[in-house]
Amino acid sequence: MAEEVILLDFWSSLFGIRARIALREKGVDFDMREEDLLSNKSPLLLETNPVHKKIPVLIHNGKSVCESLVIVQYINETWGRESPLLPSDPYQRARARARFWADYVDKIFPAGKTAMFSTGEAQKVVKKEYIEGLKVLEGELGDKAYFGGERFGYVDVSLILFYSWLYAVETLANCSIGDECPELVGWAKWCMQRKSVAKSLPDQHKVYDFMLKVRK
Ligand code: GS8
Repeated sequence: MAEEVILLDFWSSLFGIRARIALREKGVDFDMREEDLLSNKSPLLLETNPVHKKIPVLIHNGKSVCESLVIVQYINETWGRESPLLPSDPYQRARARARFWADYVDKIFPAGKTAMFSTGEAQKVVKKEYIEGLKVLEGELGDKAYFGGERFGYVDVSLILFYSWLYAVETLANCSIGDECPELVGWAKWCMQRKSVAKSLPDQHKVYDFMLKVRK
C-alpha cells in the first residue's frame, strides 16, 4: 500500500521548515498543504492538533504527529534508518549533541522574533539576548562542519530556521548577525548547499516583506 504523508504547513513557518527538511533528508514524498493561519484554519488542522491548533502537523497514513521537534524525531525513527539524524548513543542523543541543543534553540528564538516587533530599550534587551544565544550556539559548533560532527543532523535541522529570518531580524532590529556570529552564518551557508535545506527555506526577502506586513 502506498504511504500517505501530509504536512500541514505555512510557507514562512520556522517550525514547518524543520519537518520539510527532515522529510527531504529521508527522501520521503509528501503533500505539503498550506494553511490559512490568520483567518481560516482547516478542519483537518483543528482535528489533528486540537490542543495548540498550530502547524506543523504531520499526518502519516491517517495518524497525526504535532510539534516540530517531535515530528523530526518521528521522521527519523520511521524512515531511512541508514541515514540517522540523531546519534545512536543515548547520552549523545539526550544531552551532548542533540536534544539539549535543539531545546536551547527553541528557548532563544522568541527573543529574535520580539526584536523585530519592538523598539527602543525593549528592543535592545531582546536583541542582546538573541545574539548572546546565537553566540553560545556558535561556541557549541566550534570548528565542526555540523553540530553533530561530520554529519548533518538533528541540531542542524532545528537551528537552520534562523537563517530564513536573518535579513528580517537584521533589518528590523538594526543589527548585524553576520558580524556578530560569522561562523554560525558560515555554517548556515554550508547547510544551504544541501538540497533538502535549500528547497525548504523560504527566501529571506520574502520573509522580510511578510514581517513588514505583520508588523503593520
Ligand atoms: C510551534 C508551532 C507554531 O508556533 C512547534 O511546532 O515547534 N512549538 C511549536 N506554529 C505557528 C506557525 S509558525 O510561527 C502557528 O501555527 N501559529 C498559528 C496560531 O498561533 O494560531
